[in-house]
Amino acid sequence: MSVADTTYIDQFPSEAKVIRMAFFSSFIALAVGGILGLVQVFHRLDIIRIVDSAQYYDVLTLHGVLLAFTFSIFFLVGIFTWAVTTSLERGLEDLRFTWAWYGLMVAGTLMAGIAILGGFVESIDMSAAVLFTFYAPMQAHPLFYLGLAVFVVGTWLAGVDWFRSWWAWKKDNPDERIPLPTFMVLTTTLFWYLSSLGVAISILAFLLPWSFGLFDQVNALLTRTLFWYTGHAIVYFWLMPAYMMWYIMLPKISGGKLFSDPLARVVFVLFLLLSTPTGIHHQYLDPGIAEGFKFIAMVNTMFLLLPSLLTAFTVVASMEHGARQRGGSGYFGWLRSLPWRDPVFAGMALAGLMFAAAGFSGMINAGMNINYLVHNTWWIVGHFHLTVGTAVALTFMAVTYWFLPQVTGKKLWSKSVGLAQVLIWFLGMTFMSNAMHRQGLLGVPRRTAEPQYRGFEFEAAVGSMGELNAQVALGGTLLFVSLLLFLVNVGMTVLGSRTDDLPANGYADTLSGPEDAPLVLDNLKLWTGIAVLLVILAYSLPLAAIIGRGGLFGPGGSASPQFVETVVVSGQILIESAIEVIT
Ligand code: HAS
Ligand code: CU
Repeated sequence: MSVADTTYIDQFPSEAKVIRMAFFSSFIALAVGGILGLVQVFHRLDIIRIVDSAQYYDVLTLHGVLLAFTFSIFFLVGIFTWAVTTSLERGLEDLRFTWAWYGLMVAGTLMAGIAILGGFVESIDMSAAVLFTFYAPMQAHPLFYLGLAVFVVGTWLAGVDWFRSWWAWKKDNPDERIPLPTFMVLTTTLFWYLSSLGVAISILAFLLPWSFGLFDQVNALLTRTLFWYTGHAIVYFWLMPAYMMWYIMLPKISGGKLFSDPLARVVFVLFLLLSTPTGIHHQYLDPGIAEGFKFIAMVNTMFLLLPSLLTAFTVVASMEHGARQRGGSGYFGWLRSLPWRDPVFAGMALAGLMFAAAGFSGMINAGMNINYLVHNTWWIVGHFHLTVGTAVALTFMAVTYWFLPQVTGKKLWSKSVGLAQVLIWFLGMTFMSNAMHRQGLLGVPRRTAEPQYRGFEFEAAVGSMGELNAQVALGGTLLFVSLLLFLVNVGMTVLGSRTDDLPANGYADTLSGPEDAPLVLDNLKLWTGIAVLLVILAYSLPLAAIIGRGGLFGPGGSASPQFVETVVVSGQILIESAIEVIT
C-alpha cells in the first residue's frame, strides 16, 4: 500500500533524523569492522601481518562485535522505526524517549569498543579479547560487559517505543488489523525480549560481577548455554528486518505485489515461537549437555526451517508476479524482466539467492551427527558470512540506496556504483565463503591466528590448499572494494543537495491481504504465551542439570566445562586401570 505522496523526510522530519543517525552509526561500525576483516584474512593466510598473532584476537573481537551487533542492530532499529511510523501513518509518541534509547545504544557500543581497543595499548590495563561469544573462562574488562548490557537495554527501549506507537494507534483504530510491517516489527521485538534474557542474565548475574572480582569463578557451561539461548535467536533478530524488506519492498521494486499477507504473518509468528528453543544446536559438542536435550534442539531447528522455506516461496512468487506485470513470460523467462539494473533490487535478489545456499549449510550444521564434522572449523565462518554477512548485510546495503534518499531528501549519488557494489559483494562472497566451507571440511579451524600446524599439511580432495587460500584472499579483497564503494556512495549522497525529485515513501500492496488472514494470527499474547512455554520445555531441564551438576557458580577451581560426571568417572577408571597395569 502506498501511504503517502511525499518522501519520508517530508512526512516525518524528526523521525527521519533519528533513522539517519542510526544508519550513520551502523555505517561507521561497518567501515571499521570491514577494515578489520581484511586485516584478519591476510593475517590468517600469512600474506600480510600488521598485528602480532596475540593481538589477532582483539581484532577478531572488534570485528565480530562491530559487525554482528553494532552494524546490524543500529540499521535494524532504523528500518523498524521507519516501518512502524510508515505503516501506522503516525509519528513516534515521544522523541526524547527515542533519542534516549539511541543514546544508550551509542554509549554501550563506545564502552564495549573502548574495552576492546584497550587490548592494543600495552600501558592500559584493559582488554576484551574474548570474541563476540565471550565464553568464560576467558575474561574481559568489566567495561565490555557493561557496554553490552547498556546496548541491549537500548534495544529493549526501542521495542517499547514501537509498542507505544502501536498501542496509541490501536486506540484510534480499534477494529483494524495490525498493518503488516508493524506486525513484523512487533513479533520480532517480542521474541527479542524473550531471547535476550539469556545474555542479560549471564552478564548481570555472572560475568559482570565476576569481572569486578566479586567472585572468582563462574560456571562456564551455564554462561555458555545462556549465551546461546540468546545467540541463536539473535540471528533472526538480524534476519527479520531483511525478511521484512523482502516481503514489503522487493515485490514493489519488482513491479508487483506481495503474494500473500497471511502467509507473511504465519512466518513471523513461527519465528516468534521457534527462534529461542533452538539455541542448544550451537552446543552439540558441549560435553555437559545430555544428548537427549540436543536432540530436542535439533528437532526444533528442523521445524524452524519451515518459515524460511515459506519465505522463499512467497518472495519468489511475488517477484514472479512483478516480472509478469512488467511483461515477463515463460517458465523462467520472467526472470529477465526483473529490474536487474536497479541496485536496490539486484542487491536484495542476490542476497536472497545466497541465502538459499546459506540455508543449506545451516541445515548441515543443524544435524547433530554431521555437525561433529564442521563444528569449530572454517565451514561455520563460511556459513555465517552467507547468512549475516550477505543475506542480511547485502540486503541492508541494497535498501540503503532506497532509504538514504528517503531520510535525507537527497538523490542517490550513483546508481551504477551501487549496482557495481552489490555485484562485487556477491562475487567476493562467492569466492570467500565457498572456499571457507571447503577448508572447513578439511578440518581447517576457526578462531585462530595460526591455522597452520608444524609438520601437518591439510590436503584438499579437489584442487589445493593454495588455491583455496587464494580464493579467500581474493574474496576478502573484493568485499573490501565493495565496502569502499558503498561508503563513497553514502558519503557523496549525504554531501549532495536536497531535491524534490524523489519517489514517495511506501511499500508493496498485497495480492491476498490481511482480510484473508485469520484473526487469531494477530493475537500476540497467545503466541507469546506459547513461545514462553516452548522455551520452558526446551531449557528448564538442561539448565537444571547444568546447575545441579556444576553449581550456579561452577565447581571449585576450574571454570572450564570439564565437570561432567562421566568425564570425571571415566578419568578415574582410566587412571585406576593404568595403575593396575603398571603395578
Ligand atoms: Fe546459522 C552457526 C544453523 C540461519 C548465523 N549461524 C551460525 C553462526 C552464525 C550464524 C553467526 O544448527 C556462528 C556462531 C558462532 O560464532 O559460533 N543457521 C542454522 C540454520 C539456519 C541458520 C538451520 N544462521 C542463520 C542465519 C544467520 C545465522 C539466518 C544470521 C543472520 N547456524 C546453524 C547451526 C550453527 C550455526 C547449527 C552452529 C554450528 C556450529 O557447530 O558452531 C536456518 O535458519 C536457515 C534456513 C534458511 C533456508 C533458506 C531459504 C531460502 C530463502 C531464499 C529465497 C530466495 C530469494 C531470492 C528471495 C531454508 C528464504 C530469489 C532470487 C531470484 C533471482 C529468483
Ligand atoms: Cu543457530
